[in-house]
Amino acid sequence: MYAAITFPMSDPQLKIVFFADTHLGFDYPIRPKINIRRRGEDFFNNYHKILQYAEKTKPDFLLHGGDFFFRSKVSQPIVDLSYQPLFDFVNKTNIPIYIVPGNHERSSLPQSIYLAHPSINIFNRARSFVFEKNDFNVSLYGFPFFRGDIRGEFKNLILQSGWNDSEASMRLIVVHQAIDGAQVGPGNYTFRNREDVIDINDIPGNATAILSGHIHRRQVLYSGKVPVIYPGSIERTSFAEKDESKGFYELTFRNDGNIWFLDKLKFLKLPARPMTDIYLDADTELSRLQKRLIQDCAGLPENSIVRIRTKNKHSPEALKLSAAQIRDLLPSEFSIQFGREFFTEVENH
Ligand SMILES: [Mn+2]
Repeated sequence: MYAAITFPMSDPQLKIVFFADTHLGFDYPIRPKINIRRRGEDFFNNYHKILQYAEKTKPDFLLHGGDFFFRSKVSQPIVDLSYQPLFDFVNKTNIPIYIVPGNHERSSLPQSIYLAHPSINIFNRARSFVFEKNDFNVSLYGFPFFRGDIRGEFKNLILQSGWNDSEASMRLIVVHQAIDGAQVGPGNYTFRNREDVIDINDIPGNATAILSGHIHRRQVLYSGKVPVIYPGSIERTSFAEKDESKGFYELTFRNDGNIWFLDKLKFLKLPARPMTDIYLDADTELSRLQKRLIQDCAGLPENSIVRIRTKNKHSPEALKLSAAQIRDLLPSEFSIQFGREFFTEVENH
């Protein structure tokens, strides 16, 4: 006699690929006047890598936490370059995507025929979507980036999205906002108690998780038992992110027969361009300045982004080296920028 072997039904589970802040179109001129290494392709490459990963691993759905584009007005070629891979992906795989518009697209995404695909779902207003799996449903609640007093309005927006209209046991909130405790920048600036920051105590206790874009550093916070998940940006957008690893999350939720909970959180790293500050002294004579620059950059990785900063409170314009001269001295795979652009606040994200 053989012992009876039973195969217990495995617990229901849900796998999501969650990414945000793709900033597509950033530094991607369609007709460049000069041929230099730019940042644009870094963002597109990582975006394609995420879609390729999802095609291979077949999650239940994809979620984009906003700042899909780098700004609200995007040229048609950029719109097509960005939407077409997404359209092809959902068309080929039948895996849906949900997108919440961010502040960089001024809370609404450019229209396109590609977005008409029924598997591309956009939170163009406070609303909900239901994702149906064989034996359970998932409710997603969200709203586009809200500018202004989100601290005062968050509870209303959650109600407007239909929070009380369903009995779903798995409830995900998808937003593009700062939430109390989120940290950014080299000085670990922490958002807290501001009118443009969600009060973490206002997150409903029966939410399964809240998933957000906007904060470019990946991190997980908790509101009681509810995880607050930021995947961060897919590439470094500014020097404030120079020490941060970049990528996206694969989230696995499970149901223990009673409640849904986050079971696994996997961070998938993406290539990120190394960033280095070089300090030059505007008072130095040209030939020494050239030598100095070459010396300082000699050991850097070949795809570096170098930020030229000036000593003694000089502006970069006071340097005896022009941008073109600096580019001539450094490997062509470098990207060069100047030290004015500095992290100020999250609006720059
Ligand atoms: Mn952003």
